[in-house]
Amino acid sequence: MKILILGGDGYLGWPTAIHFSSLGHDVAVVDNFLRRGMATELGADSLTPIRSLHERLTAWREVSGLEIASFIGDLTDPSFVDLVIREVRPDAVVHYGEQPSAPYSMIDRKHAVATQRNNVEGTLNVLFAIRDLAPDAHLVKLGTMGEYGTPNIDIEEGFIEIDHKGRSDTLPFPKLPGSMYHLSKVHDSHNIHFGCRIWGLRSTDLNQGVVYGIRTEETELEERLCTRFDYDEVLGTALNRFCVQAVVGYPLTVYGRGGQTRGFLNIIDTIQCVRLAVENPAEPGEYRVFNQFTERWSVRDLAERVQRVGGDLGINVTVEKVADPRIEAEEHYYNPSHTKLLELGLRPHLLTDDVVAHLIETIQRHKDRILLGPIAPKTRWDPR
Ligand code: NAD
Ligand code: USQ
Repeated sequence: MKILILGGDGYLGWPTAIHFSSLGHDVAVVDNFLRRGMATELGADSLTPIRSLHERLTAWREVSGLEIASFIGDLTDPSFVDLVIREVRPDAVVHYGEQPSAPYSMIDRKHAVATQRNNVEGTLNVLFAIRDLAPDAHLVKLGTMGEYGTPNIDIEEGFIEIDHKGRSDTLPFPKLPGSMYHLSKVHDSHNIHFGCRIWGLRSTDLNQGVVYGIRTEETELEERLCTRFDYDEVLGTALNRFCVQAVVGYPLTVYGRGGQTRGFLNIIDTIQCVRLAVENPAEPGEYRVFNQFTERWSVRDLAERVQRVGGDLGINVTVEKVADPRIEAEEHYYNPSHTKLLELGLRPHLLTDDVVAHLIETIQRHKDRILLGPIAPKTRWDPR
């Protein structure tokens, strides 16, 4: 298949690109290096010493003998997106190319507007380009479990059957997103659903949970192929942050009461899920939603886990409950359905003690690169 990876220089996009390439697919990547620029803006950096995209592509060619094409440009530029779609004529478009951080979108008005413009406009350009230039292409779009928020009922996979005043229908599941970033994903979902309903496009919206991990089969082949790994308060996600904090002796930053429960998955399973979605495409006109995570954890339980495994490795890890900089439920019901990817054959890699130990040990190898400054939470949802 011809597979176009949007955001192919990112944490998830890069390992996905080399995975599809290793399977023999014809892969092209698009990126504008927004993520690298955000890290610079924040005074942060990837824990892993990532190479330029050019160097990574060269390394991949040398290691595998395989070529990945690259297009450097901005998805908010319609003529650039048209050019790429026209040139690649993809069978599948895997869309990771967005601003992915909730705290970044909550820094101030400028960052909120930039996030929504980047994400919503980029996805609209992709939808129009597919409609006009590659209408049979399957759009596999990364959404987020955070689109649903934390309602006091079970969360379905995208749609819910509703009985109302004697009539019934199957309608999009209600959304209660918790940040301007998560909201941008809700807007995307509506736009993609519209493209499928009105223009007959085919799409899978992957409502992904929080990803952890650093290594995949292909990134392990050579040091130059490693993916980025962020741990600062804006770009880092919970478990990745806790493991870095454990390594540098920083008290684990559990926000508030710590009962915030989310779906989590290993980066290896992100790639597996995306592969399953690509290999089993939606039908023309079909808009599918898969809830993409393998297990639920509260941040309090995750921190305790890291503390215990750290202790087994001889590290003294402490946990500190810090005031929650976000506005979110700190204890709540959370029971999202996630069967569709399992039905397609997903074999989850669960968070065992060995996985946590492995992550901590990998981080220890880069310990001298850890910057303490950007770890403490500073971005508040309501700074007034
Ligand atoms: P990332 O920032 O590392 O990757 C996104 C990539 O897209 C970056 O390389 C960035 O430079 C590029 N990009 C952004 N806007 C662009 C634009 N306008 N034009 C071209 N390139 C652009 O983030 P990630 O963690 O790899 O996340 C990838 C996707 O998965 C995002 O859409 C994110 O919302 C979603 N997601 C991530 C997680 C997670 O825990 N990492 C969880 C759920 C969903
Ligand atoms: N949290 C802590 N301490 C920390 C960091 C986070 O307690 O040091 C808490 C947060 O308050 C939140 C939970 O952990 O309740 C998850 O936060 P996160 O930063 O790990 O993840 P989040 O902001 O939700 O965003 C991440 C990705 C985003 C993706 C989302 C999936 O950055 O791209 O969409 O996970 S989900 O959470 O399912 O919406």
